[in-house]
Amino acid sequence: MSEPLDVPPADPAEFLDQAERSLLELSIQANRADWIYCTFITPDTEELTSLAAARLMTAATDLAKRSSALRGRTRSPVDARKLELLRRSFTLIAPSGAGEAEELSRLSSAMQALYARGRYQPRGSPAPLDVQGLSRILETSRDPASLEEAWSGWHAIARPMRSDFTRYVELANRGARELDYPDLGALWRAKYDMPADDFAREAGRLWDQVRPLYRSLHAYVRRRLGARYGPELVPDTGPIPAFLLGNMWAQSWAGIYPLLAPDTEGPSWDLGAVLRERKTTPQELVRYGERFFLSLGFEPLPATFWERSMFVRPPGRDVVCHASAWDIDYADDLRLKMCLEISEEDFFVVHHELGHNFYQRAYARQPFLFRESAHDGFHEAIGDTIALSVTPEYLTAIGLLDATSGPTDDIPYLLRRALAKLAFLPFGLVVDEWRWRVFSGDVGPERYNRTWWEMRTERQGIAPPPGRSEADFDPGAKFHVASGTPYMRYFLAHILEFQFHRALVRAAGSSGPLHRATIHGSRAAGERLRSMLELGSRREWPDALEAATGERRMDAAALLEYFAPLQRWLDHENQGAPVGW
Ligand code: X8Z
Ligand code: ZN
Repeated sequence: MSEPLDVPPADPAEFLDQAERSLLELSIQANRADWIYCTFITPDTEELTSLAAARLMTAATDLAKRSSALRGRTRSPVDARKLELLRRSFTLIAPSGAGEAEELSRLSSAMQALYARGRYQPRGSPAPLDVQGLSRILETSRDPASLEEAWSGWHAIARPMRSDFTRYVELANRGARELDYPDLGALWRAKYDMPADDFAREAGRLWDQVRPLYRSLHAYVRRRLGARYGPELVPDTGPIPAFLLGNMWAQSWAGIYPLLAPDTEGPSWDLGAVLRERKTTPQELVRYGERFFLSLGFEPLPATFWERSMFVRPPGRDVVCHASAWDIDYADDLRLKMCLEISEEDFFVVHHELGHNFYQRAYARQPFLFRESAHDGFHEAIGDTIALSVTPEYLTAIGLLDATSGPTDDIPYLLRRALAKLAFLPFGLVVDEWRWRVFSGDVGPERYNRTWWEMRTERQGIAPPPGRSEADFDPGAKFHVASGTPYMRYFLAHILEFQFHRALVRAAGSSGPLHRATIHGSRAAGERLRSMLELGSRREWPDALEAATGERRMDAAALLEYFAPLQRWLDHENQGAPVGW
């Protein structure tokens, strides 16, 4: 291991050189411990990963504190950027009190373990179900009582997380303040190459762009669900019960597409059914994703990716099933971890995750501190950008659909997309809007759950089942709250991916409507994409955005253009009906 910097070098370049070497080494150790923990949760692996994470966090915090003093002392723009990143790129800052960093780290692992081990046995079910099993009920059942039971059963797993979370907020804020941030939320908002307050406004601006379209979709869905479940359960003008939307967090409504399909729908397609019929294996599903990237001129994934990844839930042990893409050694040891099922949803999740892996690979030649995305929304947007190119025409071209079974009409296709992408936006926004208020002290533990639902009702137009109270801790039933992962990145990604898609399909020479265009097989689009990915976080994100799109601002105009035919259709469908809640 490299020596800790007892006497910090006064020369910024030398300091950074040592810092990068030490962070690389500690990060690799932390990644390896965390990989073993996430694929085999036991008290031992939990202890080992939290120790490794605490060591990394403590070293990173120490370097961040020292970097502040050196910021005025370099004339190199590259080193100035590194010093800046060193101060803001970590998600947690170690508080300096005795044992506090270790305690914070243990709380994080413990909350994650509570989530991963969470089970509920619905009445009539032969065995307890995890979040995937309960989610399947939410997607497929049409019985309100079973839906509510699956929803409440899962949310109950987060109750014991409340006290850990409260202490985590306290310690995390203590760390952030030692680095002169007002609280942890301010650090999270400081990662976007602009003042933290400006960033909060920027997110609000993007939401304002898409809000009218979201409200149109909401009104349409509410009316269809009202017709199905009756006005008692789904009021004409109020919020929609959260457990009726086909997803545990009502973050994607694609699961209940069959309830919402336009009456005029022609032949429908079910990619999941096709894949299952063909007995597609998990490996083969991942290969579909890889081949898309290869068609853009990317190099194949290394052999170790196929040997070391975890594609399916292993029998007989607890694992963290939530999908993630890993960059173990910041060189070529890339891995995917998921509990994949052969379904359309997971077909898209695979593309999402591979987007991370190809990004990691593309910036691997940068110095360590630049081996990151331009901002975290970029990382989340790449795979989803590719997935927007998974059009019926593309699926037909690779032989997964035949020309006669694909959707011929735009509206059913766009509606499906909207139920996944548009429905997500207010959820993507509200998770961290809530955490920002928690970290700032504006929302204390005595109001955690109530405020969570007030904010979700306002943003998403959804309501919890009756009877929630402060004995519940519903935010903890979402993976990213339990695991301490910032969430605003997904909101940004859901805007950016359309911006990227538009630029790349134009680079590919396509001039047709955005929702029909695919970049599959386009070297020109691949070049354009790589020019952005290879930068890592070396430049401020507007430079990276410009490399791919020629634009320097995040903008929802491409999303609105993509959904324009749907917007017209929804306006027509909603004529005379109430919109809003
Ligand atoms: O967590 C994820 C990915 C891993 S980075 C599967 N996503 C968010 C979620 O599941 O809540 C992708 C979309 C939003
Ligand atoms: Zn992701």
